[in-house]
Amino acid sequence: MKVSTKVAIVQRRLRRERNLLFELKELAKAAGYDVVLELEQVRKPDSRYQIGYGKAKELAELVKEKDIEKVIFFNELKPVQIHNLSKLLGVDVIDRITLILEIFARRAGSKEAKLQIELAMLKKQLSYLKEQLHLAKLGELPGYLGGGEYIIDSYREHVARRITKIKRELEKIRARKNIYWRRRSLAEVPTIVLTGYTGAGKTTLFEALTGEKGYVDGKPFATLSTTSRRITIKGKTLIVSDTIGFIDSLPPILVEAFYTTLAEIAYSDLVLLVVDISEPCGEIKRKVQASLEALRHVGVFEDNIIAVLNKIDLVNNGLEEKIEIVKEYVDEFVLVSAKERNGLEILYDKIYAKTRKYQHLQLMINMNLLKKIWKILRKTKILSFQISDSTAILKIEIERSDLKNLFYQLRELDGDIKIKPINTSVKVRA
Ligand SMILES: Nc1nc2c(ncn2[C@@H]2O[C@H](COP(=O)(O)OP(=O)(O)OP(=O)(O)O)[C@@H](O)[C@H]2O)c(=O)[nH]1
Ligand SMILES: [Mg+2]
Repeated sequence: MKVSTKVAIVQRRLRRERNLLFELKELAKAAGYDVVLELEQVRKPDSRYQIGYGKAKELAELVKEKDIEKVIFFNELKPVQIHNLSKLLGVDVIDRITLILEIFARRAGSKEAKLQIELAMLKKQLSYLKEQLHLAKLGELPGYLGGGEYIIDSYREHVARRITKIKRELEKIRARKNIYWRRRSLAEVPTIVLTGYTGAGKTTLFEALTGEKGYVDGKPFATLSTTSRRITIKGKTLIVSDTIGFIDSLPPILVEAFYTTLAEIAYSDLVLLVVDISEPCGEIKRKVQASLEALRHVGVFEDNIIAVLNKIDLVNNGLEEKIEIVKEYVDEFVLVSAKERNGLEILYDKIYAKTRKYQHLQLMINMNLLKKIWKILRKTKILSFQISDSTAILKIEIERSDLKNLFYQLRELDGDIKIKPINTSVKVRA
């Protein structure tokens, strides 16, 4: 039997910040670690050790005493802090970002996901190497005497080259995907996307909606890449997608890794925000806030969101208060149990009503094509018209069934025209 690595988890926080060690513990477990020590310190960050020096020495003692093999910090660590901490503690030290990347790396299936994760890891390493180089130059890095700088620098160059190469490969994959999404989101079939905090029950709901088996294991980030299926609700065909979960204060390096998922969400017609309503009020609020922040970041309009309050089978009391919390952020909600397949009929009704017959588009057109455009848009409702430099920016509303024809005509113009679907706050007109 493989014995898992014993780790300590540490969070330094200000008084007004929350203790999130319990979430870090779940992440550590998901990465296969055995958490044997939890340490918290309330103070300002220390530039050398993140926690105070005294606390760091205390930690060093505990690491020895408990045979701890790795220490995981909640706080993002600077290279110099990693360097100092590993020296003092005598074991590997990583932060939450690296931990999440480790989880992703264990589970990444697609080539794109693998590249995204490698890119994020290399970027982190690059900043670490820069710092090491700096220390080596100052002669503060034992073990690198004479030629140390050279060794580090040549490795740094290798990492930088690899980063460039991966970026290029990712661009290719994304360009291909972008075309695919554009085509799909502009097609007549409306798209729905399941979003929400990790563990909210997105995949379980996806299973309930599609009858398709997904990967559910109750650990954070069970789902890493998007899966889409066609479904029929009351005779209307829709495409529903399951996506990667959100997490609190997602570091920028990971936001980049999430890019594809987020783009997919931005292009969808309806966003279902799945919320685990069985959790305590404070947790519900924190997770709804974190999820909405991510959704806002990609430009999803609030009116396009339905909150799906899931795991209702586990709620015995306090339901009203919990609903009130969610309603502060999202107007529309449905109560369901994805696991027991309860409340789905009402969800179907809402989905049916909310998936629009109309699509809003933004057209960016070179001025010299304007005359021809008016002709094509004769029967189209124009929502706004703006001019910037030599480009006209038009927002239009069009029936989905007319989309194909419009694209055909625009293509015939053979000019510089950019088309982007936009999510809108327009309610359904049946
Ligand atoms: N009791 C109960 N448990 C549920 C329900 N829906 C999901 N779960 C459980 O919650 C856990 C997480 O469910 P998932 O469907 O994997 O959640 P997810 O949102 O896809 O999670 P990530 O893929 O990690 O983002 C699993 O253990 C599910 O069995 C529900 O309605 N009731
Ligand atoms: Mg999932």
